[in-house]
Amino acid sequence: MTKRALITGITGQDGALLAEILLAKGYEVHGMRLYSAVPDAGRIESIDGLNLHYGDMTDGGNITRLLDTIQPDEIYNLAAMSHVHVSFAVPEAAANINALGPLRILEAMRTIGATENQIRFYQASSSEMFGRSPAPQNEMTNFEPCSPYGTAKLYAYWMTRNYREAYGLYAANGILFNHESPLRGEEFVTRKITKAICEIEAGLRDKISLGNLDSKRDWGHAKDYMEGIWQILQAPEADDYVLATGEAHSVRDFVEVAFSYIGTEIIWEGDGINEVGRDKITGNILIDIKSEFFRPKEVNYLLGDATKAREKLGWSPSYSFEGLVEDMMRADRVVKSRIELQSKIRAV
Ligand code: F7E
Repeated sequence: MTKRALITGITGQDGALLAEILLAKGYEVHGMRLYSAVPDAGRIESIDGLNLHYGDMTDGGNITRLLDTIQPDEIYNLAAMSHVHVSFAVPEAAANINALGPLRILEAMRTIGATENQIRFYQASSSEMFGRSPAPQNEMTNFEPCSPYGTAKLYAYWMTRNYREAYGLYAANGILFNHESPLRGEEFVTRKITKAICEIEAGLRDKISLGNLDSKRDWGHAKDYMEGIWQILQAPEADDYVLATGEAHSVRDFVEVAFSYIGTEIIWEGDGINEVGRDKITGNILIDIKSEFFRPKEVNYLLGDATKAREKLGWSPSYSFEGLVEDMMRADRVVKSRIELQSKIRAV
């Protein structure tokens, strides 16, 4: 029988990639999208066969009606206020969407009478919940979130466990470390860097302004992680899993590897806010530091240990760090070539 999945946050990087994976597996895919007066990032427009519904994580009645109408076998809750830095500016909204939003889905599952295993619920938990807990972090590590985003996600993590234990619902957490792709939003550091480098190469800008260069993240490819979250919901028993590569790199490393893709070597000079990154050959400043990109409180070092997912689900990532950077650079260079072509056509 055809399985039916509901993806909240379908217009985001993860939603779009998961939708493609599930369609390829033969699922009937439903997506919940937020109404917006401005066009979204256009990630799902080219995907055929999606069933789209307007919905809002802050509207419990809407969520209950959607579940009742769609009657999904699997729910992937990927909708979130996902920017850690911005969550300091809108902490209440972050809590409403990221903490109470998943609770509204869990309550809707109870309201429509979902019994054990009838609907499988996946909650997108985050490595940001570990905050300042020492690396490497796994399912046994203490949570010490350092942001409104991480704190709200932690509430949802515990409610997912609580509904599993209290009501026997199939409710699982994936604690995902940073996962990127060419579809990543341009306000996250990896995509900000790859897009800006391609614009520098095309002569459209001179430099990139960044914040903390020394913060370390365990960056994987979102395609690997979306396959992993599907595997999490196929396990006979609902459980919680870390998905990570087990390798951490600094923002500085990411900059260097991404620039090396266009044959540019970076030389660093100065300290703190006065540090700059120069092109080794031309001496031009390609990176500078701006205080506005520092957070009120930073998570310095996230490095995941995905042993449990490997042993119990057979999951492991296929992309290396270099492979991820290459995939993102290649995609942004194609976009850059398109921009160049368009400006040539305009000039004729
Ligand atoms: O920052 C540093 C910044 O915004 C990564 C989300 O998907 O992963 C993501 O959260 C690091 C931080 O991602 C800039 O301070 C330096 O240390 O790309 P990011 P994030 O905050 O780690 C987790 C797992 C999630 O769950 C989140 O939803 O890079 N950094 N300079 C910068 N970051 C940004 N955005 N911009 C800069 O200019």
